[in-house]
Amino acid sequence: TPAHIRTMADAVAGIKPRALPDLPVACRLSGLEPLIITPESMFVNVGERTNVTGSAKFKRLIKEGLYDEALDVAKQQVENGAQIIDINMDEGMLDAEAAMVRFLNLIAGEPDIARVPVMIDSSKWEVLEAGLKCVQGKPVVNSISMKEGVDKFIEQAKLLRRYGAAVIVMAFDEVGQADTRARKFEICQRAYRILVDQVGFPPEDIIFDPNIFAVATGIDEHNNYAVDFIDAVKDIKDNLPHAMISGGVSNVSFSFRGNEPVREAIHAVFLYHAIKNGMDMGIVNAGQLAIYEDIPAELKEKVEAVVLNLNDNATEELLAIAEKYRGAGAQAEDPREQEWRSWPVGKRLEHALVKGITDFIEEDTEEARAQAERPLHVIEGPLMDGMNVVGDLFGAGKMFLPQVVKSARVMKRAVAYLQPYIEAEKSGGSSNGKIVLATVKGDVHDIGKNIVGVVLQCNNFEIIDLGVMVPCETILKTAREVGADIIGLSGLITPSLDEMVHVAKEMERQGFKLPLLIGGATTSKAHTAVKIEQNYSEPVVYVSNASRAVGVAQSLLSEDLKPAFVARIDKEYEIAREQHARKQPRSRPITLAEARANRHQLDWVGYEPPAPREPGVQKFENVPISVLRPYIDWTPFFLSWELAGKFPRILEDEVVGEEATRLFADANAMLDQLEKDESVRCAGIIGLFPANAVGDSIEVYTDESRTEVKKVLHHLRQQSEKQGFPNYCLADYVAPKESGKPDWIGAFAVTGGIGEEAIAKAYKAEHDDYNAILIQAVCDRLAEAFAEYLHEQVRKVHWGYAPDEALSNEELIRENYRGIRPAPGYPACPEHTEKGSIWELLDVEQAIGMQLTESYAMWPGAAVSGWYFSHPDSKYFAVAQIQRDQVEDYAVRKGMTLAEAERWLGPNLH
Ligand code: THG
Repeated sequence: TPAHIRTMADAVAGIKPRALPDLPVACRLSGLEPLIITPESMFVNVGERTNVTGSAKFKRLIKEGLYDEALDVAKQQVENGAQIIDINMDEGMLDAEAAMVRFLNLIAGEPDIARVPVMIDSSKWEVLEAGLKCVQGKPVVNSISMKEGVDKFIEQAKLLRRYGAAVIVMAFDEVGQADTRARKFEICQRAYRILVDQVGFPPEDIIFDPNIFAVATGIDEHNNYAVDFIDAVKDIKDNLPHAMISGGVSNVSFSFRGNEPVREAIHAVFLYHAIKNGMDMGIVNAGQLAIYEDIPAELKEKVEAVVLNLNDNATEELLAIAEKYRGAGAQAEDPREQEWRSWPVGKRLEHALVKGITDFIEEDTEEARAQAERPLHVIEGPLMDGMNVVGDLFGAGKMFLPQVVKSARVMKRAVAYLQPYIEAEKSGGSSNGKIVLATVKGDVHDIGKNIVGVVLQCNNFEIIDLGVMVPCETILKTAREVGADIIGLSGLITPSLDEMVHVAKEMERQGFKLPLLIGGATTSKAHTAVKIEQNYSEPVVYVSNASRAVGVAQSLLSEDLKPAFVARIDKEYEIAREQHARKQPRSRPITLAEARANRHQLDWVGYEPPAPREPGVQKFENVPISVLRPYIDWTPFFLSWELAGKFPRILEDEVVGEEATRLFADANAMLDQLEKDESVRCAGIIGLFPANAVGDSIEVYTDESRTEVKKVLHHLRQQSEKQGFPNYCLADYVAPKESGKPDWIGAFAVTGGIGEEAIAKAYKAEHDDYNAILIQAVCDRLAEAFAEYLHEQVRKVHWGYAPDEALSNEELIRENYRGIRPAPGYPACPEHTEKGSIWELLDVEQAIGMQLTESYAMWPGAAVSGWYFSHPDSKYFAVAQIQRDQVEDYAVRKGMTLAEAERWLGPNLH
């Protein structure tokens, strides 16, 4: 109420606002995320498609009130790389002001769009102002000019300062639009002086648009328009410090409307020269920008002549060749019209395989079958030829995993189509070999194994995939029954290493003669060499990633290649074993007593542990995916597809960018779908409990009386000699019992994948491994995002010790917050059975249905669980080099035998 505001104003009257940080000059815009443009920044793409005059489709959607679909247009622009989106509702039949307000408000609820700043585009001041009143962050107003005189210009500029917006100033004055280099510069200079000197407008928030007009119109006076713009860019950049330059790029090619490839070439050439002169940003069709270097030489030469106005015949010459290039672009034309559809059927099958196109696979396979003598010949002929091309490209690093998996989908659909015919003939195909794959007992995760399976299938290996949590007996029995040529084992968590050793020993005992492949996140060459290989007389080979699997399998099954390959592996592993034996601990091991004496001493006297606002257990049974999406850390998603690089930079990576962008689009489409049909549920549970540390353990109490211990949590302490650092242990971050200070600890378990398994299965049944793997990878990300989101909610609300925290997703990913959420099985508490305490404290299984396997893997596999610590000094650290005396101590504390403790701590022991 006004009274409230007045009180606030009185309270701070006369107090100086905090000094602004001393930041370098830059145009600082923001949506939900900041966009900072400096002279060093790359060219900034402003998406043009959310413009009723610039897109027939967008106009129709807005006119028909289909705002959801109109939002998709905006989203696609952002996904395609628009860093700002231009929104324009200026259409005669529309209430532009209302449409602008409605659309901007809808965008505000879509984090995928609202992430980027908005450019409010209108020729009507009322529309701009209406937009300014509802847009969040710092937008750009497009545009103002001196066309109605200086007074109005100043008045509008002042208002823009109040609204806190950057502005596009068109090179337009009382006389008209600037068309020559001289006029463009003259007007911009005049406007600059007025804005900077009279209005006090920060020059870095001024974006000049010196007018991009169409060239090659047939009117000679237009021929120099692009040159005038490009030159004016330089004049402005040289003389008007910090001012920036933008323009509507697609305008320049209006005369080639309908011929997208030529238009794209014109844009690329135009931008190439304008950016060289300092153009900072442009309104473009994001996602449809051609690369200057990629334009065919002939086209480039003719376009260059037009853009740079190199000769009087330039337009005619471009027109003469333009038709030839029409349709060369990847336009959304009718797929049946595409050139490759006219190729011979074998070539078409190959093309479909290489490009991963399933649209025509059944009809093409049928055509090939009709021509072939036997249905099997289709597989052995054109389909295998196509897969060989895929294999070669993949091997040469010219194709990436997601694409290979899509190719496999095409292959599988074709084979499925042929299957009934082949069976009718009762003829079987020949494969390169049979491989039994399994994720070992106790372990649930299998993205990596699924990918390996698909890649091997692509290379004509027959895969018998036994899935997850497969007991040794089942693996060996199946291998015998099907006459396997190779067995492959996968595992994600450390206890699986032991299980693999067990399988190897059993294979030896039962006299198996097959090679054994070892893979998965927890495995390594060293472990395979040191722990597994000597237990089995046949080759045991560690496969580091899917790309290596084919080479290894082929070598092992080829009479010619095998001896040399096995000799090489033997030698490699011998060296790995020697290295392992010689490996010195990086620092001197110390005794547990020494380590404990060097604990992290915190000042508990001067510190008040925050009491949770909402103690006890709380369930979150159906958190909408739309809430979790903004919290997704995408970098590991790409890694699971063997595409390395940090998101979002990976989307622009020279080598994998294109593939990453496609994969990202597919993942987002899947998330859209999951959001709509709610087929996957995200459920979680948290609990905040009274707790105090006792030595290296933490006692969790039943209630605030702290008399009854509900559960003891066991932690390990770093046990190597430190220089100037403590020997860390998580228990140090909870107030020790003897301090007399009440403290608390939290526990959580979340899953992003109730229902995921069924969907993956359904995809597999349709021979669609690509989507089967994609949904797993997506749900994994959802689980991690859920953990991040819930931790934030705990800090801000449930525990509530950081109510005012406001961090971006990037800051969350960098863990720039107070408190940590270490998870059992990871370095800070490396021992998996501690998950059992979380399950008991929260009654996880009963409450939300998540389970633990005998190896303490979580089910569903897309899951995260762990502890919450609130102390500001708690950090994420690694427990390393645990010495024997600690294992003994730990075993006693946990009530395990020494052998059990050794087994669970296995990989952490030195
Ligand atoms: N300067 C400033 N703002 C601007 C422009 C400018 N805003 C609008 C415009 N010019 C920039 N935006 C577009 C958007 C689309 C097109 C051109 C410029 C375009 N559209 C296709 C066409 O007309 O052929 C439509 C295709 C379809 O119908 O889908 O070319 O210069 N400050």
